[in-house]
Amino acid sequence: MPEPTLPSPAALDPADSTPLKASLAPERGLQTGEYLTSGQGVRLPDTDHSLKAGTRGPTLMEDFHLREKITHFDHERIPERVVHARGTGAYGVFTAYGSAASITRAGFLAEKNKQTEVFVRFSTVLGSRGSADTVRDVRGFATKFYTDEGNFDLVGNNMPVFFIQDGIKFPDLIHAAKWHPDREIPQAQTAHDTFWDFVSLHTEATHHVMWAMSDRAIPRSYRTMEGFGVHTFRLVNAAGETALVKFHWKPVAGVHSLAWEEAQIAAGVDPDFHRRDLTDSIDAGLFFEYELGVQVMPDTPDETFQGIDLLDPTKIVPEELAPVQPIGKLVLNRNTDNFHAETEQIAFHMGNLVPGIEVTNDPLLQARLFSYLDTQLSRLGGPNFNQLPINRPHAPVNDNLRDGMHQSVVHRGIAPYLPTSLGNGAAPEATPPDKGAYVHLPKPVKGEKIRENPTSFADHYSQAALFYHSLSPLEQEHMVEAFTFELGKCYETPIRERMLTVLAKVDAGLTAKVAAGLGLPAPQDTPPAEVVPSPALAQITDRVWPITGRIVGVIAGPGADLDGIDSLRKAFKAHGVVLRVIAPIGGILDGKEIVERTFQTARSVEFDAVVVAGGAGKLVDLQVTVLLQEAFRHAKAIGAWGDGEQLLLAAGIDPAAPGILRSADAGKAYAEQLAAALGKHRAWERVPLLKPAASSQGS
Ligand code: HDE
Repeated sequence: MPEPTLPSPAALDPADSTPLKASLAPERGLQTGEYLTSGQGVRLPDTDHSLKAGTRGPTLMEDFHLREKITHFDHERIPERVVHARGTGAYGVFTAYGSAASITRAGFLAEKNKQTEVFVRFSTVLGSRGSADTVRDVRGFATKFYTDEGNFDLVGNNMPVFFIQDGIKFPDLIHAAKWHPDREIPQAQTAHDTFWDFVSLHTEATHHVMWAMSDRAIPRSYRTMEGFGVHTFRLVNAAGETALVKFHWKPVAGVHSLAWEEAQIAAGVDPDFHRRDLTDSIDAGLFFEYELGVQVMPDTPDETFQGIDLLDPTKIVPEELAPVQPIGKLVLNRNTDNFHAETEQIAFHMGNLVPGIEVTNDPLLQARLFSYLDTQLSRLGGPNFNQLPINRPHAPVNDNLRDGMHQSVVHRGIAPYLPTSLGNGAAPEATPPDKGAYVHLPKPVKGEKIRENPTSFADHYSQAALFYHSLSPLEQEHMVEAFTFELGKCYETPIRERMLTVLAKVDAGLTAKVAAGLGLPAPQDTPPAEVVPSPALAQITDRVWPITGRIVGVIAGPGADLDGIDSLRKAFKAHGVVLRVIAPIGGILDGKEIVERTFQTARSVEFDAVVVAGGAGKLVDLQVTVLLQEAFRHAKAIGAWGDGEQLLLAAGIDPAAPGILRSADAGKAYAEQLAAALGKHRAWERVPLLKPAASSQGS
């Protein structure tokens, strides 16, 4: 008889530093065997009929296959995240520029050209797992760096400040912002009474509320969104010198948003708008790119910079005062194989730090150090979630942590404790500092036990005003509309009135416009007297951005200029732009299989520009008219070549209006004109023409 063999513990050992790709290798999960089996490996003859006493008889308890199949199914879901439940993720590579060596000894940041695998999970905060992507909300931007020195998690948002200054308020904030508990409505939005009740009473939220009502809350894509570490961190270099820093992710594609109306349409026609954009783009090789940057402030005893308390997470440091210095680049380039195993089971934690990166005493950050480990116990069912492939460090693990639910490692030996004399020389020892141990900076700690904020946290309005005054006039208009929409959805007039009294402390003009929209009197107060704007905060500027991943819809039909479409497609490909043909019916057009959207399935929000092909001028259709009118109203580039212009006229669009690009043919020069228009994101110069609906433009 052959010797029985045990499965190799190394294959499941968290100490195994095999890269994730390998740990999730096909042979692990593909199940390519010839025969269907039970979970115990027993071959099954039939999985379509339960075992019954006769064809019409009762089902038998004895049917172990039925019971196993249904029991497993009953437990397929795990609890969704209590916040940030809706998300999507991808793998990528982070390459350090080496420029951070002077401020941190963390190898993955300090070593020039050092490459580190990462996983990023983007999310909304308020909605349930199945909610729509494009709702008005903060976006999570959480990054796990699988560094050689252990995992480092940068768990940030796409807005640089937060609603609260102390973590103890987080349950209050979330209870107010999520649905009303009696009816569980509304889903995934802040346009309801309890949210505005809370933030109008808890005025430290004011600055963040301004961000949430800005275009930042409806990004065009995760590709066009900034990320912020929010809190101030302390970096330590090889000489033990320290600096206080704020982390920033700067998208290579620039910051761009949806129009509010687009966001609302997308929530219905494509609730997976951002998720699809991320995964389709990666499949097409059109990767998402960001630079990691740091604002570096001296580590002074008062931990303030130019009068700004760096421990207050409701404050930014304007980039004009401390420039964001690039220290590395992130490219998201690989999709997941299994959403549950990877995106759903990833567990971030603010305490996942590596030598050279330390936390500060920001009271919001301090509370997070507790929460992220704790939440996984109920979400992932016990303390061994770090053994899940997505959470395993790439650095070797020798942790002496043992047993617990879902333990998947067959640990060996008898001495998982220190000190020991029974480890046979193989027991891990405490690491000396010069061998890469994480030694906390010996910062003195003193103070009386007290439940109070420092007085430097007391100003709730000056940076809210700074943000408002830094926006372009169009962005300010959008904010007025957002406040008017959201407060208009509240049932309780006293809440609206109270929120207006808060806005009156920020800006009189903003208050007057929102009050007018709500049909309420505008209260008077004293907004901050002198506000120095930070131009870096505006997103509608004259800059032209890369257009990788942008989508152009081309309306065509029988007899359309297919050669022209082909030449446009080739020219766009060089820019990383995707062309999609929209035709009356799907599939084949004049012998070519090029149709990807029909008049029935296409909606304007899917396209960054819409072009009518030559030869399609007679395809007048109500759905095409709606599509073109929406594109016009959302200030998108619109084009037509040859007789395509007829369709614009039929839709009531003036072909001479700004941002309408006409041409005799679809040659290279025309393609470049369209590409240049896409680089501006929208035809902003058209907005003044758009009468009442002008207000719903995005940025
Ligand atoms: Fe979170 N947060 N948070 N948070 N947070 C979670 O952790 C929490 C805060 C952020 O894609 C939870 O694993 C507390 C600020 C992101 O998996 C939970 C406080 C910022 C994600 C939790 C904060 C964030 C989370 C839910 C106040 C921006 C998604 C599931 C002290 C800097 C991570 C989980 C992912 C997730 C608690 C405040 C960002 C419950 C108690 C500030 C991006 O632990």
